[in-house]
Amino acid sequence: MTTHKEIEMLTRREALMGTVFAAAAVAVIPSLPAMASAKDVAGLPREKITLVAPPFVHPHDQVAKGGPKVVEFTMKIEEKPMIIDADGTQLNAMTYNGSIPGPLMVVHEGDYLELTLINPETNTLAHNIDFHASTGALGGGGLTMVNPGEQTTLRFKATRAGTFVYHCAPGGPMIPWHVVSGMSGAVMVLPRDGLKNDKGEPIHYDRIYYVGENDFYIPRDEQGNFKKYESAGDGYEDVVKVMRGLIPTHVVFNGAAGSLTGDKAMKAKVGETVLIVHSQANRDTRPHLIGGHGDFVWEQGKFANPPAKDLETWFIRGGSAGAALYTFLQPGIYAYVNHNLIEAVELGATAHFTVDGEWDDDLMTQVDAPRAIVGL
Ligand SMILES: [Cu+2]
Repeated sequence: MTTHKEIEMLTRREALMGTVFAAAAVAVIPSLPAMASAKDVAGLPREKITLVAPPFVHPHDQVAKGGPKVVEFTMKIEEKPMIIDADGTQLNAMTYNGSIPGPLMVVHEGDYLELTLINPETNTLAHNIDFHASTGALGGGGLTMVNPGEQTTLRFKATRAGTFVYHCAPGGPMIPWHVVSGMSGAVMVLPRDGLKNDKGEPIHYDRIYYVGENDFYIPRDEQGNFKKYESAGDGYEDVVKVMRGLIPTHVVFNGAAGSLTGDKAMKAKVGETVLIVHSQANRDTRPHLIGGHGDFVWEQGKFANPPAKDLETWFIRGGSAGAALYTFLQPGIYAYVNHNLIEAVELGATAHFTVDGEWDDDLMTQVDAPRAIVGL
């Protein structure tokens, strides 16, 4: 049996005494060759970005202006209760920057992404960040472990273009627990000359949305009602039991069922091209835009590969982020779902796009409205 206090002590001890992860980091970086390249980086221009909460994305150029630069981001880790459905079910969330998912960070291939990660004293656990976009030291996880009251800065070179997950990975059983408590997000590394279609021709987007999908495992009491805990640590043992069953109680977009529907629907206009970045740090999913398509889809999210065309549903494997580009052709409310429809409708994985514009009768028309059967 592990109590909250023991978990806290365990994670603090792991971080302070440098067990698994510090050892791994040392193994990964036997010397400090990075010091040589740090000199080159010192001469590069710097840009400071203020991150915004998903589904929105900070302003960025689609085609890079000038040469490589150092792009600076700051994220504060927040442990806090969050409501994840209309019934008021509480998740003892762990978040990057207060949102689930954490914000999307956009840079260009060849840029350096420099993140300052802050773990305020008000938190109880040690956290770090593993960037799938980076190379070495457990994706930076081995160099970024911060206890409450600490901060750290990591810089990595974005050498591969694409959409990539980042997530907390503080070692052992802490890893899946932190991830299913909300600690994931995504990075988009754009090619310097922007996105290209299957023929290698440049394409651009008018709007971008970032949809992070999460699976949550909320314990139930004897009556079958979702339980509430004072803190993440208090719920730890019960949550792990549910996690081990591999059946989520919630599968949601943007941290809660209904967080991107109705008034909070994502918006677009007929004729606009929208890029949808979709991540899932822990579990497979299959986005589908009901009534629309993926004109160009990077299922695996890596822009060096030509996009697939005209997809109806695309597959995002757990631990990755993909990107889909679509030009809306009809107005209306579109549901954007995980096309496991049980997960979409019963567990929460549904978002909406509200699209304004003129209806195209050529693409679709109601020839005869539903009425009583005529004749036989
Ligand atoms: Cu964490």
